[in-house]
Parts: sequence; C-alpha cells; structure tokens
Amino acid sequence: MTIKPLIILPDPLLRQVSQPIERVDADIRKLAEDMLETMYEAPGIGLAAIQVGVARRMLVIDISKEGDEREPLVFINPEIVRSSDEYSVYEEGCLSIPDYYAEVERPASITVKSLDREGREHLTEADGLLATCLQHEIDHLNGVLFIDHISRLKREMVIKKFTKASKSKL
Ligand code: GNR
Ligand code: NI
Repeated sequence: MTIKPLIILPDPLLRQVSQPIERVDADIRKLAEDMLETMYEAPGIGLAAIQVGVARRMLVIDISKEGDEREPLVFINPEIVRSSDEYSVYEEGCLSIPDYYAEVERPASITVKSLDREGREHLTEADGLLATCLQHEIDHLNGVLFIDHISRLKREMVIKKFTKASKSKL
C-alpha cells in the first residue's frame, strides 16, 4: 500500500477526461488500494484516480463515521443511470482545493451502475451524503470540479488564489 501525492488546483490534470478501465486486473486493484490509503490518510470521504494523477475512470468512497468500522467502496467505470428531480444542497470541499468550502446543489438521489474490484457489475441507489459524494467524484472523471457549480466570481477568486500559491512555491 502506498500513499500517493495529491494533484492540486490549478494542475491541468484536474481538467482531463479520464479513460474507461477495460480490464479489472491486479494493477487496477493495487491502484484502488493505494487510492483508499491516500484517502484515509488525507483524510477525505472520496477520491478519484485523477487526483493521484491517473486518468482512469475509478473512484473510492468511505462515508462511515470516524471511530466506526471502515466501509471502503470502489466504483469502476461508474455511470449515473438515474437522477432524482429533487435537489439538495451540501457544503462541499475537495482534497485538490484544500481549505475551500462552498454549498453545491445536486440531485438528491441517484442510481449508479459500476464495476467492483472483482469486475462484477453493481447498481447502487444513493441518497444523502453518498449521492453528493458520488456526483462530486464522477465529476472529477469528467474534468469537472465542484467550483464549476458555484458562481463565476467565486470560482475565479479561488482559481486566482491557488494559481498565485502554486507560483510562490516554485
Ligand atoms: O473529502 C471530501 N469531502 C467532501 C465533502 C462534501 C462533498 C464532497 C466531498 S469529496 C472530498 C474528497 C474529494 O475531493 N474527492 O474528490
Ligand atoms: Ni474532489
């Protein structure tokens, strides 16, 4: 198991569209393990492969409460096959945009089709935090960030701040 460095805004990798995983093999299972370890270490409740620099369509999530038993979930080639007409608002953050939080409105419940670590197909019915987190992670697979769902003024302020910070660290 390996903790991998996180890709941070404004790294252009975060805008890349990730490619489908054709075969769930040992390399993919190793990547899933590394992503889970990286997510737990951060700590975060979700992580997309592109956040560790790998442009493949895989994400991991664990929304269990701290102190409770871990519930690691792995979604490979996830597709949203149903979205509710009802929306809900959550305060979101992103490990690739550290220490910035904003409210985002998304469908309150969704159904996701995906493969697990054994390559078996699953349908997942999600609502609440799991629905929000899945949509946040699936956005990453498409090069979309949660700041794309807030006002342009706020988004441009965040990007400017992180661009400056990245230049001062050169
Ligand atoms: O750790 C995370 N918390 C979070 C909170 C509200 C909505 C989405 C998230 S995902 C985030 C980890 C992350 O950046 N995943 O891409
Ligand atoms: Ni994120």
